[in-house]
Amino acid sequence: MALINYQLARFEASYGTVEQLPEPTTPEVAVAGRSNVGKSSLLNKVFGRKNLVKVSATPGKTANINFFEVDGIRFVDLPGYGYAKVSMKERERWANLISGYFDQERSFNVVLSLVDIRHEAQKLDLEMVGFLKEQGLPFLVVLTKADKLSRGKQNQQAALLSRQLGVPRDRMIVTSSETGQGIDELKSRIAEACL
Ligand SMILES: Nc1nc2c(ncn2[C@@H]2O[C@H](COP(=O)(O)OP(=O)(O)O)[C@@H](O)[C@H]2O)c(=O)[nH]1
Ligand SMILES: [Mg+2]
Repeated sequence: MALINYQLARFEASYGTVEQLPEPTTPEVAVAGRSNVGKSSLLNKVFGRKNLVKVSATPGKTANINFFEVDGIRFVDLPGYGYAKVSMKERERWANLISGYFDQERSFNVVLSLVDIRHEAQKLDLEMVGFLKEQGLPFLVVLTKADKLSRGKQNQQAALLSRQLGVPRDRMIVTSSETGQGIDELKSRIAEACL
């Protein structure tokens, strides 16, 4: 199978409103998930770069949609949802950005829906996955921060989250941006979806 040359990863642009988004001219991989779930860290790991995507020490800071371009494929870092400490108005802006993005006619090759492997499915995770199913969008559930659990516990949590989210286990990937677990598998699923 052809591979994506991640060494070509570059920051494209950051957008604060849906109207600013550039025309969809390439395949797109979108990354969604709660604030602090590990979206930026995962993208850096996939890109093989330490700091191309800013990992925020203060959660909830990424209030923009960030586009990255890699070997003819766009990676879209969506704003993290569900950060408690922002104003209603700011939360509304994020929700509008995310739904506005999915309302556009873009080429959604695959949406990576990130979920923290350590916890039960949260309300907003259920909403996100429910939305992706409803819209019939191709998606994978990427379980993050697996390095925080033993292998046995990882399997237990993956099974639990599979049930809670109503997503078959083979549509879920267990990953860690610390150890690199699951990253090769994720890359081949992305290549399958885009090439
Ligand atoms: N142990 C561990 N920590 C992680 C992992 N991924 C992210 N983090 C940490 O979780 C925090 C939030 O990560 P970030 O990538 O900014 O999340 P985002 O808000 O979803 O973009 C940071 O402190 C990261 O270092 C992981 O796979 N393992
Ligand atoms: Mg981020």
